Amino acid sequence: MAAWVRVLLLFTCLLPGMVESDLRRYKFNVVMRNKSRLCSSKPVVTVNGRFPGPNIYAREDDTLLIKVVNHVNYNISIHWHGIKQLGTGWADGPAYITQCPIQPGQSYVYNFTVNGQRGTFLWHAHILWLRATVHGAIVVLPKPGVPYPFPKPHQEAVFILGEWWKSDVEDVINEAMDLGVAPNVSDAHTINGHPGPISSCVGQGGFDLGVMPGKTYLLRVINAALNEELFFKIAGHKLRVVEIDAAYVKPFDTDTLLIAPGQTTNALLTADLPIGRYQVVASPFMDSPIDIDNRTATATLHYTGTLPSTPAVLTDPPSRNATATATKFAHSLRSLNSAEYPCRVPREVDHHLLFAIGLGLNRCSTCANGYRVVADINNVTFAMPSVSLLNAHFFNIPGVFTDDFPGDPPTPYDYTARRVVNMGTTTGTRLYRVRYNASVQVVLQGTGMIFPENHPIHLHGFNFFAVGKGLGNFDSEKDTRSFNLDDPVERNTIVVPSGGWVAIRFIADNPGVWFLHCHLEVHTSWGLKMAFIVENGKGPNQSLLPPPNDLPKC
Ligand SMILES: *[C@@H]1O[C@H](CO)[C@@H](O)[C@H](O)[C@H]1NC(C)=O
Ligand SMILES: *[C@@H]1O[C@H](CO)[C@@H](O)[C@H](O)[C@H]1NC(C)=O
Ligand SMILES: *[C@@H]1O[C@H](CO)[C@@H](O)[C@H](O)[C@H]1NC(C)=O
Ligand SMILES: *[C@@H]1O[C@H](CO)[C@@H](O)[C@H](O)[C@H]1NC(C)=O
Ligand SMILES: *[C@@H]1O[C@H](CO)[C@@H](O)[C@H](O)[C@H]1NC(C)=O
Ligand SMILES: *[C@@H]1O[C@H](CO)[C@@H](O)[C@H](O)[C@H]1NC(C)=O
Ligand SMILES: *[C@@H]1O[C@H](CO)[C@@H](O)[C@H](O)[C@H]1NC(C)=O
Ligand SMILES: *[C@@H]1O[C@H](CO)[C@@H](O)[C@H](O)[C@H]1NC(C)=O
Ligand SMILES: *[C@@H]1O[C@H](CO)[C@@H](O)[C@H](O)[C@H]1NC(C)=O
Ligand SMILES: [Cu+2]
Repeated sequence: MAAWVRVLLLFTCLLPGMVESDLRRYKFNVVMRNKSRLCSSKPVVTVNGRFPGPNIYAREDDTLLIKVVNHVNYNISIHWHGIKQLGTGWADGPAYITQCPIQPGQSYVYNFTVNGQRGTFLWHAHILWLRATVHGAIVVLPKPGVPYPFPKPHQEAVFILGEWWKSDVEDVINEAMDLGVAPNVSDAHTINGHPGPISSCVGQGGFDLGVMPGKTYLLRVINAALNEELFFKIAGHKLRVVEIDAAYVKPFDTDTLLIAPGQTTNALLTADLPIGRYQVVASPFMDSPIDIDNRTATATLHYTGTLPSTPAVLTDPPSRNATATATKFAHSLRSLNSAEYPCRVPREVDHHLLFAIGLGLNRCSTCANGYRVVADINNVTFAMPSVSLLNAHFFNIPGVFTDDFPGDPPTPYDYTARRVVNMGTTTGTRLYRVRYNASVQVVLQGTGMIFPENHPIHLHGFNFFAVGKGLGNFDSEKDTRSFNLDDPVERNTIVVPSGGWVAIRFIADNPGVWFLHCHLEVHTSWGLKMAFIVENGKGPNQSLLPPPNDLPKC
């Protein structure tokens, strides 16, 4: 019998180590650890020796001081995904965008305040492919005395979904980049670090959550996988979605969640079925003809009073190409838009941008096929600089970037038609500049280069409203008329559907340099990324603060 992993439940009123203070300190020691998950014990990079890493707990408006000490032979940087970092761009984390990496033997204190945000976030490494094992949850509770806008759950639990490679992930991506081809897919998916019992690895347990009959639990589900959108299901149970990406939504019931890498989903689960054991599954969604890791990770939910010998009630995960299930979930999301949590969608737009996002192929004599697979936005494959863009912006260092990122594709074409000729791209470190408080609309238009594919696009520094989406090519006349400006979902990572588009709007009220990129790590490696420069405003608190003294140097 598998060695079931016991779990600590969180009590909303009494979080472990959580005292009522508005300053919270954490120490992250980045260390190598042998973590056998599939009966192969390659050392992996971890925080504090744990996989997933430690969870961070805070309350809205708290200040966090997280000291990261690098004890490994890789450069490291950590991103606090979804935290806006108002005025503190130096603490955002993406390497060579807002900071130089923390080099071996060095440390850096991330110092930021969670202004006006509460909900489930994640932290993860933002350099190389290290986020495969360097990630964890950030749980930000409402301010003391402020209730959730839904019935108070009995307890809360974090579910972190991930991917596991038997090989060293850096070997996997380096090999792919050398050959110019797609990297090897993972060998398993994981739920809180465990794939569940697998036949090839005796003694491998799975994550198990105990619940009390009749009680309601708040599940904070995070997709920390590198490259795969994941369905999440619990046998027989309905999940009531109440929040995504740390923004409250109009509650709705579903039996399946769909979460892209970088996204979080909070759902209420009521233990209202007969006492027993129920299977929990996480399985990939991919509706393009692409090689993926199609293995299902499993965990269990057991009701108090279940006999040890009781077999789990099983459930079938959706098929990898269950587009209808995925679309239904995306269509169900609406901002809560209540008096306490109003939805303030920008009505006017200063910058109308159309970003064609997808893959490309560039000639490469040393590559396996004579071509290198790349990715681009508006035909720009982003070249990472060797010093941080925020530094270059703040100190006016010339020659690091240009601010001429194209606001439209250089030559319009039938974006979503499958395109198999003339797929070359240009390369550059080009940024798009906006003034403080500008209203920006970006239509993210998927392309059919090679073939259409989903892209979960993440914007740093802001939440945005997803005011419209559709299949095919965006039609500015017709599609703008059907935008939802009343209660569109607010989030920080949005999936552009395969062969379609999504329109997002945000107010550029956070000065700094803010990364926008695909959260499929393979696409980011290939260049599907760019950054916005947001200039300082004239008023108080409308300027980027100077860098902290311990900011790493390149
Ligand atoms: C991991 O395990 C291998 C073999 O068991 C051992 O040689 C190595 O020192 C271990 N590494 C770490 C970081 O614990
Ligand atoms: C954190 O940043 C604030 C300014 O935003 C500063 O006053 C404070 O001293 C910093 N704390 C540490 C430990 O660096
Ligand atoms: C990738 O997969 C191929 C084929 O299975 C294998 O030969 C190669 O060693 C793998 N690469 C890494 C880095 O694991
Ligand atoms: C999963 O992928 C493997 C390898 O590509 C394939 O052989 C297998 O049939 C797939 N399984 C399912 C259920 O799609
Ligand atoms: C999904 O894939 C299966 C084969 O794995 C195929 O039989 C089925 O038609 C596909 N469904 C859709 C909607 O494409
Ligand atoms: C992208 O740029 C390359 C190189 O200049 C060019 O060959 C290609 O036609 C461009 N593609 C598109 C879609 O604009
Ligand atoms: C931002 O712009 C809006 C709309 O133009 C304006 O109402 C608001 O006062 C501006 N805010 C700041 C801080 O400049
Ligand atoms: C500026 O920020 C400080 C500290 O965060 C705050 O106390 C002050 O009220 C802010 N001022 C304005 C005008 O928002
Ligand atoms: C770590 O980062 C520094 C600064 O960018 C760079 O010079 C160095 O080559 C990097 N080290 C590794 C091992 O990548
Ligand atoms: Cu992508």
